[in-house]
Amino acid sequence: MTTKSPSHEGPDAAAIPARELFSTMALIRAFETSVAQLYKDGEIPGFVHTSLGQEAVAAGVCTALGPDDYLATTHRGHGHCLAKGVDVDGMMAELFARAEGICGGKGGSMHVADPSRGVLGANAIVGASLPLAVGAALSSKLRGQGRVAVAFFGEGAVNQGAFHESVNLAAIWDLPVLLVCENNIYAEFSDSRRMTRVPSVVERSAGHGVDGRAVDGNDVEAVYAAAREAAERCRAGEGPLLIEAETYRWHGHYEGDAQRYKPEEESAAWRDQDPLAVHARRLVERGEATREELDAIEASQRERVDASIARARSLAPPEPEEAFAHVFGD
Ligand SMILES: Cc1ncc(C[n+]2csc(CCOP(=O)(O)OP(=O)(O)O)c2C)c(N)n1
Ligand SMILES: [Mg+2]
Repeated sequence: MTTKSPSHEGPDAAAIPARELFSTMALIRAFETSVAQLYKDGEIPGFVHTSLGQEAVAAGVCTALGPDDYLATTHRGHGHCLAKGVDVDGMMAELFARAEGICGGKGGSMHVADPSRGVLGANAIVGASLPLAVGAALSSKLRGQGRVAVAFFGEGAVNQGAFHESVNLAAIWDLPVLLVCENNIYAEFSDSRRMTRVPSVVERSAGHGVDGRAVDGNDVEAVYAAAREAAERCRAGEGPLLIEAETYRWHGHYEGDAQRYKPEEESAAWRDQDPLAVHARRLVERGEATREELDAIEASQRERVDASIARARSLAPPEPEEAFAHVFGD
């Protein structure tokens, strides 16, 4: 195994890549919208949790990372993986449980991983992204690689022991880990503000001596700027750092959830803060894109996703004898 890789730097620190951010959000929106429908139609097996409404967090954070930076995510991780550059065809085929899926069709929606993109994996254990990212950050530090590790997690994970153990260990070892909490108000079917006396995740990380910042999670440029600065600080040895991105999930906990626990006015108010619409308005106002150009970007991302669906439909599932391959490290 090599101990050093040539480039472990973040993106060019110059201007905000505003159009790229829009395009990445449009890809996630198209992917998740299609996945929700495909699941309803019975074409995708298992369980599916979409990140509709939360696109700005995935796009903002991952665009601020370099290709070799690590990422660990959750049951709601499609957007994070896409924004980190995981192949759209491979992801869709994985969700369809096809042999050509990015994990051989055996992982599915909640277990997408792609080490070639630094994606250590999605997983369904609430809070489990944190120790994975902390371990990756420790490896990066010991090897002097300059790679940053990002853990995405929901605010529901902040009441897990894994959160506190991970943040504490990262703090005492000064690890280059960026902790990104997507605070979408709900953990499964409960309002998470009722689960703790200290609803601010920033305050809870401060209790471990870790600097945190709350950002508008529906403002992709705000997320990008915060993540870029945090990643730079991690690379400079000032990690760990935490970002609490305040956002909202438009759909249920999983696809099919009737969402009776969510007040309608609340959902409507957050939909008014649609991260794509917010960013589109800004691009047009600043004269950086016309509405027609943005429509064309959205249409081309939809076509890309449609092509991945047509391909996935045509592919075969894994052979039964594949069931035990890759299970015990072979
Ligand atoms: C250790 C563990 N406990 C409970 C669950 C059941 N569970 C799955 S998702 C979830 C809530 C997660 O909420 P949050 O962390 O806010 O993420 P979100 O779904 O809002 O993205 C729970 C309790 C689980 N998967 N793992
Ligand atoms: Mg949540």
